[in-house]
Amino acid sequence: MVKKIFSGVQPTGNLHLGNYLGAIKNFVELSNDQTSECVFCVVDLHAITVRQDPKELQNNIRETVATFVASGIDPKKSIIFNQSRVSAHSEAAWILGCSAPMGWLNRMTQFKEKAGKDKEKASIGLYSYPVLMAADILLYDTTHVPVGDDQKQHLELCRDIAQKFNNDYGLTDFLKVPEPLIQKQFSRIMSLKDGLKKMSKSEISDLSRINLTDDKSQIVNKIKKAKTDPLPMPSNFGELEKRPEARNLLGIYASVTNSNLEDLIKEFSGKNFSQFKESLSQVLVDKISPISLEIKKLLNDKKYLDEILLDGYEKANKIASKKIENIREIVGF
Ligand code: AQP
Repeated sequence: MVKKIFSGVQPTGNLHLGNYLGAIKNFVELSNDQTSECVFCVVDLHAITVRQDPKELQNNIRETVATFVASGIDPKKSIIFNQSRVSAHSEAAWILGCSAPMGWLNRMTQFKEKAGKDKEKASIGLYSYPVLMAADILLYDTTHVPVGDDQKQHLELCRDIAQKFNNDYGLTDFLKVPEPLIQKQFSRIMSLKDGLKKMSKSEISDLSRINLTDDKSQIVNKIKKAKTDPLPMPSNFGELEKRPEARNLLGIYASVTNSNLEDLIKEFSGKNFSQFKESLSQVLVDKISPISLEIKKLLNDKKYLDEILLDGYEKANKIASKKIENIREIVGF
């Protein structure tokens, strides 16, 4: 069976190691799998749920495309496009929003985290963000969605919305219920400054994350300054539970090198963090520097990036237009 893959990344700048290990690395593997058809979306409609500078947004859209390509996604094999160009996304979001109960949305933890204490001032877009995400996925009859662990709840909601719409209109399998593809280990990369907080683009301190555009000296410096605890490196798996920073750094190492965590613990057991950090910096530089250099190169060729987006738009629009036409008929328009 052909797997239909859909996933999105917000063009909100500072794409980081968490985005790479939690999502993009998986995109690349799937895009090279002959049995998968992949659609990767730069979700600019999602980005404006919090205020964006219009000029910066344009640059960030291109930078996200450059990051996909630099990481190894071939735009000839996968569809890469930006969401706002395909109007079916907004239309489907509205229609699905008329099926989705508010009670379901009220449970979304990302809204609670992002809206903070002053929920009254958060935009309606931020609140209904997961409905738009459901529309994105369901328009393409997606079977699998590769995402980081932080998006798990939104994906469960997407599945519920698909079933609710099918039930509301007496359909059995019109909207396909997708499966999440979340890495079993290290699906949530944490901040370098706090092992209990997710590594994130919007965190003010740049030292909290490794950006995919960081150069060698920035990577080495950030790992040197990464928070640790005063003990030597852990000697067994059980210790990690109470040592979130050690767990995160070891997890990053294991994920970047595709190695086994138990073996890594054995290798570094009892050593100083400084020794481990030296090795970690090296594996990160080896992995991230070529991507960073390629992103910078691609950003000098805006024409090429715009061509990718135009070609992706044409292909995506063809698929999404057909589905939204069916949806329009079903609801009686
Ligand atoms: N820390 C993370 N660990 C693992 N996966 C992560 N992802 C994001 N952060 C981590 C995954 O990256 C994909 C794209 O994310 P996004 O750009 O759509 O937005 P996000 O999840 O809101 O990312 P950020 O960095 O946390 O942005 P802000 O600061 O704006 O909230 C998704 O698959 C996500 O799971």
